Amino acid sequence: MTPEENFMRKIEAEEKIEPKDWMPDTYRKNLIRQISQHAHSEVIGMQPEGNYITRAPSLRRKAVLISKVQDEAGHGLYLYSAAETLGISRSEMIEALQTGKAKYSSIFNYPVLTWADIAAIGWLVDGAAIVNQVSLQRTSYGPYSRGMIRICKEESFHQRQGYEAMLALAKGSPEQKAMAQDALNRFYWPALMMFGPHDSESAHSQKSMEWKIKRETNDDLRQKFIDQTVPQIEVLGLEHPDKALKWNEERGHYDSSDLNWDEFWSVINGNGHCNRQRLEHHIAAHDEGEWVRDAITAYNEKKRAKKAQ
Ligand code: FAQ
Repeated sequence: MTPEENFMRKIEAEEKIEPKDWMPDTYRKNLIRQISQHAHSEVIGMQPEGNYITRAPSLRRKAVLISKVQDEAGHGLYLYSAAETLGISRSEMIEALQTGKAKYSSIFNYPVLTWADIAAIGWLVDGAAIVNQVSLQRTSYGPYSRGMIRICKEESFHQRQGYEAMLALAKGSPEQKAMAQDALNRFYWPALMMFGPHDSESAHSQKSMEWKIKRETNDDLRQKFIDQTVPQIEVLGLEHPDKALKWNEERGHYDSSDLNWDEFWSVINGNGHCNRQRLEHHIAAHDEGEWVRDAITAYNEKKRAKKAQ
């Protein structure tokens, strides 16, 4: 059996591919692309929420938000480590992010205007992320799959705290309810865009599905999220932002409006409201942290020299 045949045999048998196993170069590259972009999303995703830590409306909300932001940093680190097992260094990945070669999720380029947006992010953004990540728990690459299992556990808590914060607003004063509705109206559509372009426009889907890097398509996962969000909006007592939404008995799913794909492509190509701000902030924070990295390197060198004596 050739290495290629053995690789495909494992994929078909649902065996995980591990770092030292032979894999096609294009499988490796595609995984590095997806996992590193996933890691970048987790880290850039800390910014909109991090900005609200000092503005959380109570001590309880503040404590929860601090933990959540810290969790996102942890998710970024698991994912960078998973990508490193494929033979790319952390600094190469960071450089690709900072020079705009690597993308991160479009959702984090939308401005956060009120506390209700933070609730909506927990509910809708983490909710969409989980739908995608639950599916990725079965991805064919071992380190990515194991990372997803752990991340999903934490992400479900994030989603629930967001929904609970949203519920408090939706059942609060008329002003609070209006804030909740406004946040839902603005974050609903970008949350649907997190699943990527339509399958027919998705450059990587065919190969990624064949290699079981992705287990469900962009449109199928988006549909799952659309369907599960309808009863959640009803419980909140808010209006659904999609006026064309309609249950389709035959399909067993909701039919919905198409997304604004010009907006999607524009945002992922760097022209969203916050793209520049997010990257500038990342670069500044990375530069400020240089002395910490230098100190660790110097300390490790000292330790190595001592051992060699
Ligand atoms: N934003 O051929 P496809 C989170 C790009 S986690 C930006 O369909 P693919 C947790 C795509 O990269 C959120 N770019 O690509 C959290 C490709 O560009 P490239 C992140 C997008 O990979 C919550 C091109 O378009 N989750 O948020 C987007 O097969 C709260 C063509 O697209 C993941 O990354 C987009 N929405 O499918 C953190 C999950 N959609 O690389 C903090 C893992 C597409 O050729 C606070 N990733 N593009 O330059 C995936 O499942 C997949 O990569 C997809 C895209 C589904 C995102």
